[in-house]
Amino acid sequence: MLPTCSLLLAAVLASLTVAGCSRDEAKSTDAPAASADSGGSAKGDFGPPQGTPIDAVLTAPPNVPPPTGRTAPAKVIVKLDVVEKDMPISEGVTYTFWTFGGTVPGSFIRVRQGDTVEFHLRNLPESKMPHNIDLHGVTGPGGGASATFTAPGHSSQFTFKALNAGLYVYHCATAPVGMHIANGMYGLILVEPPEGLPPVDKEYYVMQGDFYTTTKYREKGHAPFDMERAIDENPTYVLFNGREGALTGDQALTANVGQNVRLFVGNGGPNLVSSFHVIGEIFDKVWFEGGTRFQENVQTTMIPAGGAAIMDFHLEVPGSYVLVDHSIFRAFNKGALAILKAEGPEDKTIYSGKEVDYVYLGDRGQPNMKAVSTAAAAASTGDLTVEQQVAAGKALFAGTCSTCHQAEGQGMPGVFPPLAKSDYIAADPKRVPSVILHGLVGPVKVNGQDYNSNMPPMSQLTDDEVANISTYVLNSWGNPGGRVTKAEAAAIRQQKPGNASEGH
Ligand code: HEC
Ligand SMILES: [Cu+2]
Repeated sequence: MLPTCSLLLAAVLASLTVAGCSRDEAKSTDAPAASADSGGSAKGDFGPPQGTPIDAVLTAPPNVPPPTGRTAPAKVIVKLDVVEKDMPISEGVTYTFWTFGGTVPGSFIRVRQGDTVEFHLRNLPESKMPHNIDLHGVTGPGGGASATFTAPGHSSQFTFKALNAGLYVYHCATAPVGMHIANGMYGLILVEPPEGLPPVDKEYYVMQGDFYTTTKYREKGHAPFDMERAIDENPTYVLFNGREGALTGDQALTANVGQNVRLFVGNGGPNLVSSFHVIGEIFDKVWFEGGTRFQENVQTTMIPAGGAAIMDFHLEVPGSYVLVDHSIFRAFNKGALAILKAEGPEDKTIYSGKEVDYVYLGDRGQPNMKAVSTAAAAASTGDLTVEQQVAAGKALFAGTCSTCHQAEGQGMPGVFPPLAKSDYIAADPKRVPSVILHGLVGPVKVNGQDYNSNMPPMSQLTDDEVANISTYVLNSWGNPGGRVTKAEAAAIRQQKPGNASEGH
């Protein structure tokens, strides 16, 4: 709601008849004057570094180093290691990442405008590739890239003065550049303005990236890089902090009601622009594009590939706030989803309650998908037990099937038939994988109740996911027991029963 005065002001601004409004109120609706600029790089040199050189505090995501707290320029020494290593990209899926500091994104660097940064890049002897670094906060050709080209087992050094304040992406710029970035070689460097940023209670470091594999989304095992998909800009995964689930469940970001939270969010790309949004929150401030000005009261902020933004918000009510790329298939089908868990007292005057994250998140918000990878590992060694299948199937059922059939398979009268003690399942247990893979359309009778609806096929599930969910359903809620194997699921995938659903 705008105060009457502002409405009036808006209506009559052109004629400048602002009688009746106080000066202050009139002023608050003005955009910042164009002359109030910070002076940029030409005003960013505060002279030679003072005091003894400082070793930079580097942090792994989602942590952020403390404010520099300095009032004079210093010499800051940054030592960053390039590490090539296999890490999980999703539950039961590994990927060969190339990293700055052993993590994706790389270590967070924090300096102050006017600081002289002595930068050491060391490429571990175990590396297979040469690498370098281009820091967007550097003034000078290549941003440090040619100065830091470093073969495996070597180290290089260069020095720059941080002339512009802002939040900057750094990345590897060794050919093929896209491949080095796609493999996780990016991070953030914050150059604080001389007066620092306004203090907040919590600061976190989150960075989006898109990943390209020859395998399918969540296909278990090792996922090799796919250059063709990368060129086509068709990612398998879109992730926050380099791993599906890096910031969900036990690893969720945390804060308390009443606190101010700040996110430093970067986008490494290599290809996609992020429509960054937090479900259930409004950014009180966004330093858009990582620059000096902030916008207020923002729902979604655009973060270009190779760009960043800083956002602050105050937490009023507890619950799970979901960080997403609002290009929403990326969030629910490619992994671009993280959680900020806020604890504290409810305030029903602000929000009445009834948690929606269950419906919203499905299995993406589940704390633990470990059973899924345990089952995958056991399956590959050939000694998968029914118990392991049931455990894995249970984790997958939540969110995949429970959205309609409900958490305990009880269904919803007249709408979704029950899976619990279902006589339809008991009549032929192999119907379960068939219905999952091909859907079901038309009249069915379950436990004496008629249903005439449409279950869409869920053929995006892999054979072992279908096998495990089916085995879980068969061994739960008074159903007859038994087991569906991966091979059976694969065979059933090839058949198409007459009453299969077309998925609409
Ligand atoms: C979008 C909602 C929806 C989802 C998600 C869904 N189903 Fe269904 N399911 C239905 C509907 C509706 C029917 C009844 C179709 C009809 O009337 O022909 C049905 C029928 C069934 C049946 C046969 C009837 C019965 O109750 O025994 C089985 C078995 C089944 N679903 C299993 C699953 C499993 C397992 C999953 C998860 C992989 C799943 N469904 C996901 C909506 C859904
Ligand atoms: Cu590289």
